[in-house]
Amino acid sequence: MFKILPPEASNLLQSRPILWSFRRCPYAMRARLAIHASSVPVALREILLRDKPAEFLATSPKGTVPVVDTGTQVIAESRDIMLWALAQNDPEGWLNMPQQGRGLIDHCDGPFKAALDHTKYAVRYPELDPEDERRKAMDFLRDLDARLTITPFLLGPERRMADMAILPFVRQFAQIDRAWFDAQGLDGVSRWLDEFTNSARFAAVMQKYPPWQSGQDQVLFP
Ligand SMILES: N[C@@H](CCC(=O)N[C@@H](CS)C(=O)NCC(=O)O)C(=O)O
Repeated sequence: MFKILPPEASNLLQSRPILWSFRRCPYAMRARLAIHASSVPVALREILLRDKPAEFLATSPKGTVPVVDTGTQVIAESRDIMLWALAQNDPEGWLNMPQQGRGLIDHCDGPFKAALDHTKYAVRYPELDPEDERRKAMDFLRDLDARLTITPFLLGPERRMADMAILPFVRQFAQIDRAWFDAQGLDGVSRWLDEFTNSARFAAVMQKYPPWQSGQDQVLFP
């Protein structure tokens, strides 16, 4: 269950940063994962991308989620939100990550996300060959799989920021055609992905909230 506070209690919590979020967005998911791991308290405002509230657009003119508004600072990139939360509290040591981890996130957000979109939304890209795009995505997943057959997580025995930043996108790719994905022999990636999607943390960050409405009580997260 999520916690809702009446307005008088909300007044006491005015300084709580606001997280604008959309449940199914993988960028918003990675932000919620880091906020959940850090236990940094935020007021979560779920939005619909097809019906963005004016208050959201006033905070984030580029109109993407996730966004954190601390009252003095607006953070409009998911990686920066992860770093913002973990810099305050990082009990699992997610930031204890070699430079390679940043490189993996760069590859995820760049070529892999592009190939994922070109595969998932192939009808929007008639000039591209969806099989080529899926192959490009698979090159990245094979690299991850090589790592994950040696160690439980991408960079060794422990979960790091790179794992949690990349997993929501791998999940999105796997969901395009789960039967096909399962037949690719990505045993390491599949184990890593299943552990993630079966985790209590994943359940916690995927909880459903009604879209935020102006004047409503705060939704406390995590
Ligand atoms: N680089 C941004 C990308 C965020 C992004 O593109 N989010 C998507 C949703 S998954 C979005 O808000 N798109 C705007 C829209 O669909 O109107 C980040 O890392 O936060």
